[in-house]
Amino acid sequence: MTGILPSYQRFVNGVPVPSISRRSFRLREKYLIVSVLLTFGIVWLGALFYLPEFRSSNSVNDSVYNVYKRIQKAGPELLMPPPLAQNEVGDFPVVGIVRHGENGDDPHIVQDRNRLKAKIDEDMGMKVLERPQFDLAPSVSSSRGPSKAPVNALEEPAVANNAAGKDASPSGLKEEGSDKYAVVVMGPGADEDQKHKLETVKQMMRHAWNNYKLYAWGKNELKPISKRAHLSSIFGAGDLGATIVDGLDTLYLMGLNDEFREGRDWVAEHLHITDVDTELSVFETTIRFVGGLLACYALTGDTVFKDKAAEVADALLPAFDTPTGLPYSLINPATKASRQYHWAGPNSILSELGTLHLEFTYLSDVTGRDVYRKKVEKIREVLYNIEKPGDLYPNFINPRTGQWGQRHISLGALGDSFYEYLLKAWLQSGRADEQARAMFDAAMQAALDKMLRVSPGGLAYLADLKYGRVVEEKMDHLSCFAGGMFALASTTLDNSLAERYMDVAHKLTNTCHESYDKADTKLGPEAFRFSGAAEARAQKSNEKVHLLRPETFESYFIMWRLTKQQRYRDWGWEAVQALEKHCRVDGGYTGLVNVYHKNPQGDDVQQSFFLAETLKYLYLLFADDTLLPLDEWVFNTEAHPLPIRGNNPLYRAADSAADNNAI
Ligand code: DMJ
Repeated sequence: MTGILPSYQRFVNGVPVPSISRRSFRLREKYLIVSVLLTFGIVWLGALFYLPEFRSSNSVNDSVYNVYKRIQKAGPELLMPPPLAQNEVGDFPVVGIVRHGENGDDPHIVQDRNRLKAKIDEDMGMKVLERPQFDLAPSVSSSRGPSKAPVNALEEPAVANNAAGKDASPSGLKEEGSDKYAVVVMGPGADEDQKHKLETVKQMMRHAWNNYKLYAWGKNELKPISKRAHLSSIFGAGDLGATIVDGLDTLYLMGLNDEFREGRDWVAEHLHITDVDTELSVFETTIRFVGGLLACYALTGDTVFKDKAAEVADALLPAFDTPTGLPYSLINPATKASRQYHWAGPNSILSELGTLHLEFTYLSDVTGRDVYRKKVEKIREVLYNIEKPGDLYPNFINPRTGQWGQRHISLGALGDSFYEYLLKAWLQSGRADEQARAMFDAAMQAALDKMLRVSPGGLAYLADLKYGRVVEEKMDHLSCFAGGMFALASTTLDNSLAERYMDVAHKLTNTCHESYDKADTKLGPEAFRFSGAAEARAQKSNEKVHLLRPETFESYFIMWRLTKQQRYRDWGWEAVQALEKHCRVDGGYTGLVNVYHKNPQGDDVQQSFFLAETLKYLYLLFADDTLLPLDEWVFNTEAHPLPIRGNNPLYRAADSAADNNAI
């Protein structure tokens, strides 16, 4: 029989190796052995589920997580390297570490632990995402109770800041003893085409919100392709609900009342910033959270928003404890430790520390607490008194010494909204803050002289300066807000500079539209260049992405309001169609990896600013001028509308003197 079944002789270097058994098994014997092994395996696996570790958890991943937690409890040093001494930190900016956590933990350990935890949470998050439970019944959590809200803004008369519409506030919450209410509805002047466009943008907002609600509720952002939370957003993996807070006022303005109410209730019950044990950007937290909450407070009078705005701002205050009063970039609300970004060395960023003024000033006015105003007045004082190279402001400044870092100047990334806030601080103050306006005009004249370029094809753009020279013929998408900014500066100025500002506003907005028009998707790239034949086109792959950014649409909106040129509305509608075609997916809206592909791949991130800004500006572009008139409201850099002092009955100042200033 031995010769009938195949034998498997092994060879090493051509030499036969003796088998453990010289005899092969028969087929029946093989089946028997396999069956015995299988039975043993099944019994062994079954027994595992009776172990306590498995009984107490729902999944293998939970078990791994539990084991991790036990190891972590056993001592952080098991998982983390020991903290570096302060003189060993390499490129970690020593000057940025101002304080250890209250519990005495070294911030390095806290940060590393958080990062590791975030990574584990992220891995876990990939698997477990449960559909949240909602009670869509009207909120009863407020002591003042809900009131009737407009069901469909399209069926209602124009926005009115008057007592007649007081019961129509979506939150249903009135400021006690006040007759100041917002009614958010669309203008009666809208024609069918306008209504269709408004309704389209409103549906986009609903799609973005509903999917966030379904897949990432309470987390910061949504990954619309993977249909799960985006745990590595700028606010991290925690439960800060950035999309909720950022999107709330847009919901309100669109009359999406049920959605607004559920977001408002989440804020009231779940937004607890002091629990957040991760590093937050002082700037991003201010413009998205403090700004978003204050806009909701102004619009509704619901004191939950004011109180939460103050709670968030209070958590940021320790970052301002520096020799100059210029804040550090990052703060951990739980440990109160502040530091700088690794890539910025010891420096803070101009656009970040210069973009707190509107929110902090208004917060002081509505709370009656001067502490916030004092922080931004100190920043202003430093920047007013400092020597400025050519009347412009470099992007990096050291908060310990008050000295500039690299002499890199930009109206795009790292510089942009500092300039925007000089103009807007003046507007918001009812034009009382003349220092801000003077600083703005001086800087803009220098920028127009040194940074404004015209391409061979006649396109105007704003290039960055390095040590006084333009080194790259390139403009960031981020700079595309400048069209709107110059237009706003023009119509609020009564001298010859006004004409120049408006001319530049038209030209810059046109260039930004060109960058959209030249892309196959009709959506603009992150940065575009003007060298060679291809003008207003990205060249490097990291410039070809589209991140759902708002700046170009912000300029379309402001230009439309101030000039009434139809092309701005037309360009906005082109953008709506392009977003619907390329960015809309089942699970929300995604950014794009390459705008020059006909069928581009998504980046799988629905940015919170898409709800806060992009959709809001597109909606306002088609709405009547009576919805947030520009002489009553000023938009913070995240598109959250804040009332203008002395011109807006919704200013809601705490002290009676300031209140009396409001008409
Ligand atoms: C937003 O957070 C703000 O507009 C900020 O000023 C710049 N970046 C994003 C949007 O692009």
